[in-house]
Amino acid sequence: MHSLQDLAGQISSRLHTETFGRPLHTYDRVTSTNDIARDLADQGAAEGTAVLALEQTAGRGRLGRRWVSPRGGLYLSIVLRPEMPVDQWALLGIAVAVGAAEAAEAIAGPPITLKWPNDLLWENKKVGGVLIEAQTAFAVVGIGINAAVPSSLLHPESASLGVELIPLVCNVLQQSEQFVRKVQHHPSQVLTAWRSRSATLGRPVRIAGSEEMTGIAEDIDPHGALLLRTPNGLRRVLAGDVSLR
Ligand code: BT5
Repeated sequence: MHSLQDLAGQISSRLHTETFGRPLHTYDRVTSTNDIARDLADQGAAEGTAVLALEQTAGRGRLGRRWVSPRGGLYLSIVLRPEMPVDQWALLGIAVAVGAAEAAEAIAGPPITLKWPNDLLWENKKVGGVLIEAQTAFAVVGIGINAAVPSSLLHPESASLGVELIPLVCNVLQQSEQFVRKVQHHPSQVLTAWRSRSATLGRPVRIAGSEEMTGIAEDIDPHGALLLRTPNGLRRVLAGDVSLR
């Protein structure tokens, strides 16, 4: 178990990023690291400011869902101040998911795949997720990864990687920074990296959302939307939940 000071010191000494994790605010227990990062951003925190907690009491996923956040998991949020139109911000979530997957795979070993939009899967079980929450002037991207969470605390369809927190945090910050940088000038590289890890593309899927749809997941578009081949033609899905069939 790390003391917080020790944790922050060890991460800072190993970090090779330009802005991500600089500064890094560490906490023992918070409601949600996204809440703390949003408050910091409201007070003017710069791009890359990050918040890490050992535990969350009200960790959240998309659409008001809960993110199970006991000790042993990675709970990290980063302030982004994107210089591009807001309709392109969803691609930032995709970029961070790709970065998190690269980072987790480099440390854990086994292949990590991605389920649209932002789920990290290991052997078809969910090991992590990314939540992007946009405000007018900034966005907060939250990353949750089951680094070393006892399986008894997780849903049966979730898994934990069994890896150490500090190298994972450093790698996630580094890889996320790399992919977020590409969003503005080389978005096709982000899409290519996402496609090559995709557990969704080419498969029959069902989308649950405001309208339920089934079809073949054909591609993602430059804004991060899923393109679904349905009996009625190609549909563009901006939000929703994908079940692989
Ligand atoms: C996500 O939402 O996958 C995004 C999760 C983002 C969590 C991070 S932690 C740091 C930051 N602070 C926060 O408060 N949030 C972010 P979604 O696609 O809606 O998935 C939520 C669903 O995943 C739940 O309904 C459960 O089925 C499942 N789930 C919940 N906790 C899990 C866990 N620890 N591991 C794997 N699956 C989980």
